[in-house]
Parts: sequence; structure tokens; C-alpha cells
Amino acid sequence: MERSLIILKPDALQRGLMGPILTRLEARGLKFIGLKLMQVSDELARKHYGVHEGKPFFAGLVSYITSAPVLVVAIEGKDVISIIRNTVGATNPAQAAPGTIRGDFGVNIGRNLIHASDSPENGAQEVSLFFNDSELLAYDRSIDQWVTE
Ligand code: IDP
Ligand code: MG
Repeated sequence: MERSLIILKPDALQRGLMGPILTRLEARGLKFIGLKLMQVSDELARKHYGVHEGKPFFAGLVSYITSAPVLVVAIEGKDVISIIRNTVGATNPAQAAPGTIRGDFGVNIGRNLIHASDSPENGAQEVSLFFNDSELLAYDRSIDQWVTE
């Protein structure tokens, strides 16, 4: 079982794209275990994007992610890291394949709509950075037998 942290970034909310983006993840068969609207603080943004500190786009990235509310989503399941990264598409929407979220909804690397964890280790860590245990739900879905063999 892997966990992935998804962030629908401020541009996704401001452009009214929460529904269309969530629909793609949900229709794929992915299981949401936590979901909330929040305003990311400067401190949380710097922690979450700590690996990018020192890069030329870091200051812009922190101000982008803290500029307006975001929707954070925790997803759990087998192979969810690679499944979601493939659904999200390349970092730069200008180069992302059609059919991916970034390839269908974005044009610019600085406004690429969505974050998705890039490894099982980072997924587990990022989910616990954004969610308390009490905000993550364990439940069964009757459709699971039709989603996974
Ligand atoms: P990812 O989101 O596809 O994992 P990363 O390389 O981890 O991409 O970069 C994190 C975020 O930093 C990107 O999603 C994007 O918002 C921003 N970013 C990355 N490279 C650039 C850039 O060259 N210019 C502006 N923003 C960038
Ligand atoms: Mg990344």
C-alpha cells in the first residue's frame, strides 16, 4: 500500500477546476482517504518544498502555493505513486502529454495546477505533513472488487 499527497494548487481553485481534476482521479478508481481546503502557511510551504530550496524558482513557488487556498487530498492504494504521476503529466504543462491533467488544463510551468508525491517514501511523509491521523479515514468500498483483481 502506498500513499500519495495531492495538492490542487491555488490556480486550480481560482480557475474552478477542482471538480474536473478530482473527477479524473476518482474515475481512475483511486481511493481518497482524506480531503480538505486549507491555506498553506509560509512555514509549511518551505517544509513541503524544502528539496527545492536554493533553486531559482523557489521564492516564486512558495509565493504561488501560499497565494490562495488549496485543496489537499490523501490517496491510498497499490502503486498509487506512479499511477497518479502518470495521470498528472510532466512538470511543465507546455510539454505534458494530452490526456494528462497538466497537458489538458495548463500551459505554464509556474501554474501547473497540481502536486503529486514522487515516491512512496515522500508520499507517506507528505501525507503526514498535511494531515493528522484523525483526518485520514479507513473504510471499504464495495466497488473495489471491480477496480482491482
Ligand atoms: P513536480 O511537481 O512535477 O514533482 P518538481 O520538479 O518537484 O515538479 O517541482 C516542484 C514544483 O516547482 C513544480 O510543480 C512547479 O510548480 C515548480 N517548478 C518547478 N520547476 C519550475 C520552473 O522552472 N519554473 C517555475 N516553477 C517551477
Ligand atoms: Mg516534485
